[in-house]
Amino acid sequence: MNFMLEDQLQKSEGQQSLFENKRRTIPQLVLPSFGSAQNLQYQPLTSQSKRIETPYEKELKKKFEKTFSTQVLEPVEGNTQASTPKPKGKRIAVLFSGGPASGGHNVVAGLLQMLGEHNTLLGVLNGPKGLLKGTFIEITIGEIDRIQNQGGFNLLGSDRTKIKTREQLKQVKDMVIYYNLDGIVIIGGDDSNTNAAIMAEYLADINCSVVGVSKTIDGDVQVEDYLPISFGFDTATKIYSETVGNILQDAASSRKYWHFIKLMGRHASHVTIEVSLQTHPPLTFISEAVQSKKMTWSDIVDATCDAVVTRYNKGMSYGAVLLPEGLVEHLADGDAIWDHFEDSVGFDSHGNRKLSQIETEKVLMKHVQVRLTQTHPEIPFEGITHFLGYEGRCAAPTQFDAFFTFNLGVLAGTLVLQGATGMMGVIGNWDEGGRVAAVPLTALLTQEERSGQTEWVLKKQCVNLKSGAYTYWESRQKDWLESDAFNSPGPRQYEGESANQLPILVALNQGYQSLKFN
Ligand code: FBP
Repeated sequence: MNFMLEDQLQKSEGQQSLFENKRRTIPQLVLPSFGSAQNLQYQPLTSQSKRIETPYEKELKKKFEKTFSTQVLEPVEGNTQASTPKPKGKRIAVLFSGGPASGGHNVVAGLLQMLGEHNTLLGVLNGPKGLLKGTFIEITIGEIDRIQNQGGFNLLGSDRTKIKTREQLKQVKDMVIYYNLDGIVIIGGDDSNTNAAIMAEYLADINCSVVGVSKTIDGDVQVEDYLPISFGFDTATKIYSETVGNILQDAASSRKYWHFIKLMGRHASHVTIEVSLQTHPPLTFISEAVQSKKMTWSDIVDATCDAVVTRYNKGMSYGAVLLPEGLVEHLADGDAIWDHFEDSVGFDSHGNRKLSQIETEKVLMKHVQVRLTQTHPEIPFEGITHFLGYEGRCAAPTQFDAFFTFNLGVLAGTLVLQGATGMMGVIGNWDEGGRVAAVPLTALLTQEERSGQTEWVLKKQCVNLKSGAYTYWESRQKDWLESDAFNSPGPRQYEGESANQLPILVALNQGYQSLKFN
């Protein structure tokens, strides 16, 4: 028996692999507005002249009497050296809400670092549900050393409870009073930041500030050039692109399969378009384009069969098709679409259908097979299905996500310490190394139909068919279909040239001249 090796292996259990240990030791970098990681500067953000436009100003002013705002907060230009004295004795709670996204732990690390030793950080266990129940733990520097640069939300856990009713809001207020909280930081997606806006209004009279941090692999929380993408998107899409690239390489090697690959991303197809831009598969559906062309399920089956025939005629009886998770909700079939799916799935507490559990890829593969047998019996067709979703949400963050999230945490810390409320910390201008600001959540709200009722919710940003990313992607479709122009980008890197590559769609949408982030 090799006892020494066995001993080493046992010591590496519990997230102590060589990779995880190495990632723990990588120092955090901060944006110039915060000074340096060793010596963080506390600089309250102030309102200058910038505003977020909203068509609902009148209605929102009425609904959010205490917190409605359109004003953007920014660091004071040129004031990067002298630090303002930091408030002391503040008690801040932080929680994860919704699906996990890589970098969440670094937000907590950055937040704790900004609060420093004279303030207290409490972690809320199990997301908004834990806030209602009052399940809190104190977060210390020891815990941060363990989780920094690591994926997942496992420090605290998460959930999808919507906080909306008077009774729930009262429960939150009771907890705030009981735990003597000065602020709450909510790390979440569109629905969670809606929660943040509602809570900010309700807690304004007891001076508890509520600050949002935009996370979601779906990438649909964006605010102009203040926030071109949410955190977690870069890591998830790099993981999916690695796998899709490998599948495309296999398809071109074994030359007999068509792969049907569903990708996560509920309402918006940002994940799918990014993976397509990185790997160049023969066929990709983008929900927003499908909706604008009023395509039905039958059109999707036809378009896929056409792609199979086109490639067959060029000597390629293989290929791959990418499908966004939300495709089924964007078709012109209306409710009739559900007749194709045997098991209907439920809704979460925010009224979103649980699309990750709908097997679009399997049903499409079967229908394509049936139609090809009828129309082109001479064409050999064998399909294989994949769903890429959960494997991309909790990986160790890429360089970009690690840097982005640590700074989002520092920014959230600054905002709660200065008592800002109903604001979301944002970072944009990645071509210039990143620029921080805070935008008012209320100005980002819109009205949506949820479970038969009209509600105020944070506006999701879907793929814009006039954007730089979509226009470029569309112009490449014919070539990617008719040739093997695929890329296999490989695993995410932490050193070398590809370590600092931005999501392609961010660079194209923002008009950056390069993919490199500094
Ligand atoms: P968030 O909007 O909370 O970030 O979640 C996004 C997502 O990853 C979707 O892409 C997917 O449909 C959903 O979560 C799956 O959720 P669950 O973890 O509840 O199965």
